Amino acid sequence: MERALVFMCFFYLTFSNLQTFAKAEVCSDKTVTISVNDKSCSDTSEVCSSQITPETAKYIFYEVNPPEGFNLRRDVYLRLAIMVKKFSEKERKHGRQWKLVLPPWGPLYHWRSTQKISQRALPWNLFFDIDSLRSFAPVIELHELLDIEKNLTLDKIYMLQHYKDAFENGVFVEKWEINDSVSCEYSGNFWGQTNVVVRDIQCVNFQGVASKLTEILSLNSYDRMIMFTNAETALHDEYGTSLYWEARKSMRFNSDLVQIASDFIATVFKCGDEKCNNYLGIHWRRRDFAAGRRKDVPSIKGTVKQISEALMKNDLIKYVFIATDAPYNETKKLLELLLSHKIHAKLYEPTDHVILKYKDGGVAIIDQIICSRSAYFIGTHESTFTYRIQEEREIMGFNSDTTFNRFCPDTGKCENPSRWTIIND
Ligand SMILES: Nc1nc2c(ncn2[C@@H]2O[C@H](COP(=O)(O)OP(=O)(O)O)[C@@H](O)[C@H]2O)c(=O)[nH]1
Ligand SMILES: *[C@@H]1O[C@H](CO)[C@@H](O)[C@H](O)[C@H]1NC(C)=O
Ligand SMILES: *[C@@H]1O[C@H](CO)[C@@H](O)[C@H](O)[C@H]1NC(C)=O
Ligand SMILES: *[C@@H]1O[C@H](CO)[C@@H](O)[C@H](O)[C@H]1NC(C)=O
Ligand SMILES: [Mg+2]
Repeated sequence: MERALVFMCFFYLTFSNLQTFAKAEVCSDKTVTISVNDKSCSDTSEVCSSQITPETAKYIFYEVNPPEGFNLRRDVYLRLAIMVKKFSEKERKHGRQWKLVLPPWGPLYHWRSTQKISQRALPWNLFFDIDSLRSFAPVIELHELLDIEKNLTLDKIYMLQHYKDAFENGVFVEKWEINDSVSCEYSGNFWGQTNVVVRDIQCVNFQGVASKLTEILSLNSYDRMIMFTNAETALHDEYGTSLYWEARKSMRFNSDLVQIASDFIATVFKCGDEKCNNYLGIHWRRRDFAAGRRKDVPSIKGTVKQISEALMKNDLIKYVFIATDAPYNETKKLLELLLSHKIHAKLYEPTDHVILKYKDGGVAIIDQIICSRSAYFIGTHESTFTYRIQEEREIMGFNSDTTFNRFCPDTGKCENPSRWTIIND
């Protein structure tokens, strides 16, 4: 899906004939003017702010296409957080306060321990540092909102859907329209909450960046609670800009998960620094990637070859860490083959306590943190799990040469990964 998104940006830039094509990931920084209905508040924000009470705050809910994984969802969050930050700053001057409601996590398709443990409607604070998120944009967890509101009445659900043809007459233009031609049926379950009612549901054909959603938010000034489904339809306003990186930096992990990863790194790799210089970090994405992307990922043997080549090039590196979603028999085979080359690779294996408390999502984050601190990282082509590790390393200040590396297929083309390098202000 993120692949589709990058394509969209690509074509958008191509067709709109922008000069600066070097950064294909910068989609658009088109600003959107919001029509403000009531001018009861002047621009002196003090006066206006004092009119804001919990009862007048407005809330934006969102959902993502159900099969999407954790790491694309993190990206969708950033698109919306940036939109809400900018929108709420403008709206505050008119006495209106907007907050983004963080949709609880799970169950997710990739969370395979679901037979053993419940992974439904998990709060964001299990995985992330909420104060840090709030330092960037006004967000609230659903459970926090339910403590204030008890029952929720959503004024609107806007179900976003793509236009049939994104490139009408060969041009990608940002646009949206309410689509009344079909009766819209919401098929979700509000994260298992039973105390939610909805006044109205509408389908919206949408293409454009997330800030274009503010036009929809402004349709009816009395609406207090508005939800978007398929929020991944909205693209980045700010991909790769300093505001993007500011948002990305605020997406810190829960400090318990960071501590567990640090303890592992200290014990197993004898490294007490934030940036380690003695182990190779591997993200070996398998399952659907191994099955469906033969042209992009290596065989097990090919993986071993590439790991030993990387070790030969870096003589400071003594250890290998492997993060993977592979089934047990594949991991076992990989470790055996590595051993036959005298390479002792390590995996992070959670204790029962960790898996019960932090679940599959927490374990995946611990894997990501360990990879993000490695001396040299090799990831999987077009995996958003890999992308998030690369961003983390950019934030930590690793040399980009140690970060943007990928496994190549056994044969055939192997393009270098795009370098989405950090921009600080
Ligand atoms: N623990 C762990 N889980 C992984 C790893 N790679 C993939 N997964 C799981 O599989 C999911 C992959 O989905 P997603 O986050 O969308 O990343 P993508 O599909 O690789 O772009 C992750 O969210 C994890 O749940 C890994 O190296 N370690
Ligand atoms: C919430 O909704 C339930 C069921 O509709 C109702 O019984 C209850 O009184 C409501 N509570 C509040 C605080 O409005
Ligand atoms: C409205 O939505 C339906 C169903 O999603 C779609 O088939 C139809 O093409 C849409 N109408 C327009 C004008 O795009
Ligand atoms: C692992 O097990 C699956 C299913 O039993 C099988 O299809 C696959 O070939 C096995 N892979 C290896 C490397 O043994
Ligand atoms: Mg995915």
